[in-house]
Amino acid sequence: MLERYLDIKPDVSEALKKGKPVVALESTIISHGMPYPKNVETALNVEKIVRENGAVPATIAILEGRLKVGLSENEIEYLGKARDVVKTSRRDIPFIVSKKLDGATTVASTMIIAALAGIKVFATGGIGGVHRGAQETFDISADLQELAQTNVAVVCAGAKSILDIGLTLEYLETNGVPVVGYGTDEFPAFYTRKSGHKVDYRVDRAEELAATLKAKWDLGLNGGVVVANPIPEEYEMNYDVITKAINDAVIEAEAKGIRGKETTPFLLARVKELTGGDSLESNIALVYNNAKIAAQLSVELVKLYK
Ligand code: PSU
Ligand code: MN
Repeated sequence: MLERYLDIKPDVSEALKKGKPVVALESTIISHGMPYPKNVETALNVEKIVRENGAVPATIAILEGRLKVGLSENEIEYLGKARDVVKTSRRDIPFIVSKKLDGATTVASTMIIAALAGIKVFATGGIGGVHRGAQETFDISADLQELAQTNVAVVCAGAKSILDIGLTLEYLETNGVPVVGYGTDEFPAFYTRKSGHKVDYRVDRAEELAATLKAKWDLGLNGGVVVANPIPEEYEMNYDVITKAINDAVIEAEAKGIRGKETTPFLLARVKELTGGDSLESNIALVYNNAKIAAQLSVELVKLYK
């Protein structure tokens, strides 16, 4: 049945069959999160880093309605350039598939497709969350609801302060999603290592984290885990600079009446412009760091499933 919809790249499929480590990667970050050609260059480097750390990368997207688990270089290049790729979250999948369109997958939809293929570890930049002002707008990313139900660990650099980080953590707690700090007691805020919010648990080694995931899923506690891996110090941004850029972008989005699925891409693009490109360099560095930890985690995890 799944073959009707799913194409798994041969190297990914072979790794999965043999119980070798695989790391899922998302594609909204390519098509809506970074400008061309940096997006393509970053996506290809991320795959390389995953390989160097002992796992097989599987970048996920929807192409002509097919759920793709693992993309070729040409397909990554295409996603990075094409203008009519639809940002695809859970609710969009059936339409993109049945109309045979191209879709870039968010954290939520990448988790769904990874789980269909049997992949348990996923690396990205930052997760979506509860937006500032959500008390009025109800703007809460579908990523959080996905984390509540789909068994995939998401390695990220925390959440951007375009979101209300405190409310995002409350929402995750309500939904039983563990938030784990990788080598940190504090939840990182994407561009900065600190957010003023604590994590629930801290782990310092991939092995420890793998054991936690195994225990969670063995016990039937469905859902994901947020692995919050802070940006390396040397790439961290100045707190005041990034805070001002984000605050200005949020005010502008409100004034322009930006809503729904456009909000996150608008804010990401504005923050990048307002920081003169510095935020893009930080963004790339933290994604690389997440790819490395995700690969190490997947290496440890497959040992427990032998
Ligand atoms: N946050 C980032 N970079 C991103 C995204 C979020 O720092 O590229 C993307 C991810 O794909 C995430 C999506 O899943 O935005 C969330 O969008 P929304 O808020 O519309 O659910
Ligand atoms: Mn939203």
